[in-house]
Amino acid sequence: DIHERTLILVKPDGVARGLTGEIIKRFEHRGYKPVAIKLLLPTKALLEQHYEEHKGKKFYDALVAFSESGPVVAMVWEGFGVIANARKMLGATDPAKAEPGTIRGDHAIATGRNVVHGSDSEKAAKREIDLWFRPEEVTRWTSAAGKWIHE
Ligand code: DAT
Ligand code: MG
Repeated sequence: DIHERTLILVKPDGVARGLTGEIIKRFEHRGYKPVAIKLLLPTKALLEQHYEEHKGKKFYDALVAFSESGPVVAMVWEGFGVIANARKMLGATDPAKAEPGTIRGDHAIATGRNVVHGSDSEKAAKREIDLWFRPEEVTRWTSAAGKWIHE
């Protein structure tokens, strides 16, 4: 499905460190297409919904506190296989285990400062896109480069 979509967040550490452009660049160069991008200071309520699967875990409170500590850049990227491939581009959750060449493997050291979020399944992608964006914020458009990217 060339219209597969995923939610990518540049977390507060990534924004503060000036890595937003680097992260956008990697998705653009891979051939994925942005269909929504915004910078916002997320509310605690939004983050609690976003991370609801982790509620009750020992790192949950720190995770939510860190995630609301500064602006984040929320994005929806589209293209064939984008959900699984974005996860590969991000690298392992623990940057110490992330391969060089991945975003975390090249730009992070600590699990609690791992720079980016990416949806981990089709179901999560749909849920997270709906959580972070209103429908009218997600733009359908045809890239002139599309025929050079998808067969
Ligand atoms: P991912 O962000 O790779 O999808 P996840 O969904 O398991 O990883 O966890 C969400 C975030 O929570 C992760 O990016 C960083 C934090 N986190 C996960 N496991 C952790 C741990 N054991 N200690 C501290 N923070 C953790
Ligand atoms: Mg996750």
